[in-house]
Amino acid sequence: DSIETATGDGKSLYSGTVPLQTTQSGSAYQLKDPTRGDTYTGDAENKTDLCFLTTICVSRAPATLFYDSDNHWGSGTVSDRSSAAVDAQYGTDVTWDYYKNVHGRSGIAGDGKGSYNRVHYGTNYNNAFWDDNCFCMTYGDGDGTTLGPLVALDVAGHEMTHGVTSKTAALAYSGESGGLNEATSDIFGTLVEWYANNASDPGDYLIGEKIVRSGFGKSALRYMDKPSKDGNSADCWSSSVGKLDVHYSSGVANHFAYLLAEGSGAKTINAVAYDSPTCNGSTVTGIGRDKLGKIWYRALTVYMTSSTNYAGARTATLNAAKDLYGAGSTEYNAVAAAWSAVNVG
Ligand code: ASN
Ligand code: ZN
Ligand code: CA
Repeated sequence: DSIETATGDGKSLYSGTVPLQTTQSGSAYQLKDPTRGDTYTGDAENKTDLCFLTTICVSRAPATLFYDSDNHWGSGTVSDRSSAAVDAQYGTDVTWDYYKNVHGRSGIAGDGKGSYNRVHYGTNYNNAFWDDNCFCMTYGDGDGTTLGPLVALDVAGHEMTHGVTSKTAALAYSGESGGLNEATSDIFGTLVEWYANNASDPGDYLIGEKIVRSGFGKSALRYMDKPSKDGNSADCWSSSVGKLDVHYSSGVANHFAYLLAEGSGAKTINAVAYDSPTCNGSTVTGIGRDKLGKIWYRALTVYMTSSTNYAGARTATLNAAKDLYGAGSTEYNAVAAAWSAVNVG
């Protein structure tokens, strides 16, 4: 059979109808994108991995490639197994495009190779994760009362950014470096969501706002403007912040990132109200999301290492801002001010 790239579309769960580049194989289409390193999406068939020490796997859930007969995928509802696959494939597409077009990085490892997605992992599985060993993404369907399918854009960008971090700074996943690892995923997950410019899932500074259900009791998993809104995360650095779970110690860097992009105080963007008080009573003026992304990416890929802590992240981002905009530039001074505003330095 002849194999060629085809343009189709899909009805997603969270992002409306989205374009999809697929692979035509004879009279059917595969959910596999030759324009983005053959990134593909398969069905885990509600199975789970059985692995030890993460690397030794006795068995792995499958990634049975999705097929479609007319290249119009999904129905936009969970009753159809291919709808979550549309979101997952779209999430990899936007994440690929963000890193390629904004940072000149070709694929998660920077070598042009695509990754793959598994959807419908396990039963009522309330998580999603990147795995360096399979170079793949895995998404649960959620339990339906606290979380729905975890395939939203910011979650996809968050998880795949763990792969980027692993290939670059390799921030150790505990203590302060673990918080920086998690914040790196929240920052780029958020920038991926903004980059998508999708009317059904507009950009915001919330993490997971599309996947939470009423039983979760909060409007999002995490809040970058004021991380303590989740009830657990730290807004400000203190000497004990490294003792928190990495998803909560990330709050300090998420708060820094919000302040650097948007500045302190109250504002409403895309109908979401934010209020970001500083920890030291200062006023911070933002320099915008694009510069936040440039500075954090250069800090991550050039200056941070596996043991970088919050003090080191301040130095790394200042070095990045110096390279990009000059010492003493508005941007350099804003980085310093935003870190001071979260009690770092
Ligand atoms: N969803 C979790 C996260 O990305 C899973 C993990 O890998 N820790 O933080
Ligand atoms: Zn994470
Ligand atoms: Ca979001």
